[in-house]
Amino acid sequence: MSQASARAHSNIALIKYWGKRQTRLNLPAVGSISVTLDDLYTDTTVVFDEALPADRARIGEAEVDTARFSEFVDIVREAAGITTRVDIASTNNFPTGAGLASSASGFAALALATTRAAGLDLSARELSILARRGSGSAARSIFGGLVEMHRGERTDGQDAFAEPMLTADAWPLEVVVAITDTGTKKINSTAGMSSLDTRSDYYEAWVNRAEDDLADMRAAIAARDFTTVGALSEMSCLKLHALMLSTRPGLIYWNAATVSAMHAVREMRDNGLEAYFTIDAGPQVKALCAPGQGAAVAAELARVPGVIETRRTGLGPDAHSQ
Ligand code: 2P0
Repeated sequence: MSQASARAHSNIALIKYWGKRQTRLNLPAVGSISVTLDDLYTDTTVVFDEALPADRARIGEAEVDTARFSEFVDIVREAAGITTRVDIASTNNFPTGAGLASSASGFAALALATTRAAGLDLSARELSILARRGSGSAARSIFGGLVEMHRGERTDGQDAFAEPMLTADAWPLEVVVAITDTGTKKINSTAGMSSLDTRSDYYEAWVNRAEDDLADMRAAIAARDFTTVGALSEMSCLKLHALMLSTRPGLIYWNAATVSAMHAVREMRDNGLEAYFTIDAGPQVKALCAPGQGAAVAAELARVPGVIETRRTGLGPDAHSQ
């Protein structure tokens, strides 16, 4: 029997990932840039146990279907030359599957815990490549601070990994998460972005423009230009949702409170409190705030009708074993 535990933090993309260039190895069509969140994380313990007849997985108290996890652990088993079944116990300290990137922190923690338990010692880059197989955004959650995910060009996926851009200490931005619904989303991201048949007419434009958006964001981050980072983040978020809305059938991830919170963030800016919204494949609104501004932004967002809860966080560390 061998066991290991790991913690990985959730992340949100400022320049968004949507679309795959290859599904077998889960290769993204575009690169992305994200911030890792200190206060939202997954803790995962895995035990390879010869006595187990089949893989088992729990998220919190609930037994979950092992298919997606077994397929992922098979990659690790093959690399380690073992066939032992695994028991996976995972907890998120935030709602699962609701657009708070639980698959990002979940597969990053699973990549680290399973490789350690299987006796493999992977570099951070190798872990990022492995985590990507579980979920594209998970490749980013291997690293803390500000992170860039490379689309890569190769067909074997060895150049599709994330890399750290700045540590959390180097630019201590804050994020306020406004939770508007704690239910599980109806269409997960993989399904939403995978089908070629249902793709948006705007998809080609999205892919063609991605490198320019990434270059603009890199420059803004290098200059610590918060206003430009924020403006680019809102732009990428709205472009992503335009793409989702124009998929057939259209994916509407927002609820009324989502839209109210977006307007509230823009009103804050009009009133001198500089924050910018971003939203993933779910109804929660995340506000990117300059260092020291999180408390004031959280107080404003808590007043928005339909906002159930706000969570304030700084940028988090690398995924780590425990
Ligand atoms: C992102 N999202 O960049 C984008 C923005 C959601 C909206 O990456 O199919 O669960 O597992 O690679 O990582 C969510 O997609 O997708 C995501 P898969 P994933 O954060």
